[in-house]
Amino acid sequence: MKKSKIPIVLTIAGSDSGSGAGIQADLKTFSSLGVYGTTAITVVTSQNTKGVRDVSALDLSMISSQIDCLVEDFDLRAIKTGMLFTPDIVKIVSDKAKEYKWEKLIVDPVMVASSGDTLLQSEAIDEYKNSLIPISFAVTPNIPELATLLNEKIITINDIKNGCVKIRKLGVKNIIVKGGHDNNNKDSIDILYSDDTFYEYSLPRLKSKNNHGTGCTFAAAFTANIALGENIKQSFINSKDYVWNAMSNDLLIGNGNGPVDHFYKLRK
Ligand code: PXL
Repeated sequence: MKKSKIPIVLTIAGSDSGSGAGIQADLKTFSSLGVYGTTAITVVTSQNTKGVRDVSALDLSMISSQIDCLVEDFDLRAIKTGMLFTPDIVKIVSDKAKEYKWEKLIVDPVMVASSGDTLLQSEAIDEYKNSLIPISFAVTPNIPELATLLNEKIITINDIKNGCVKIRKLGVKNIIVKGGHDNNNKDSIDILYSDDTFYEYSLPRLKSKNNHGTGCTFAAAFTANIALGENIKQSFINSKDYVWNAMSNDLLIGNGNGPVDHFYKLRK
């Protein structure tokens, strides 16, 4: 396989026509952080900053064809998953991950949009737990996603930590729980559980309405950092810093939950 000048990564995710989240957020994050992003699209959504209007899944054969086609030509250093929507799509992605023996698979278990719209059929949750999470390098749920995966209430930091220990039992070694949904705290506290050790990283909670795509952006930044050769702990810190800075700049786009500024560095 030819050695590229910059690391190549792949995102397997949904298209957000408003470009704040999904494939579009991933590509902007990858470009901003200096890796080359490729895409396998799972679903197309019609949406803006106010919500998701329609969702149309691609045929499973088209999803696998995109993945096969990329694997043949590119040396993929890390792979991220986003909106997978159906149990069949979760299954096909885990089949491909096994077939190609992906070591750096980052699974962002996308379930609900910032607008409240559903991005995952509930029957797909078991497929995540049974086939995709066990073979992943890292999984990056937010608090509601962790609660859904475990079918438990997650309220305190202790609940999050106990939740990480349970997810660890599925086989995945690195778990990051994003604290953005914990509005009881004046800080936003993210937790990494890696090598059976907890790390916390907090930044002041931003009151921004521009939180559309923050989950995708975090996981894409983590994927880029891992592809660039950063260690897990530093990748975790860098990714939170990136999202926090991107969220701090209001681009005044749309009337609902706006996108973050993936290219805030250009405007400094
Ligand atoms: O942020 C989660 C997410 C992932 N993928 C797509 C989305 C969203 C949120 O809206 O639209 C396609």
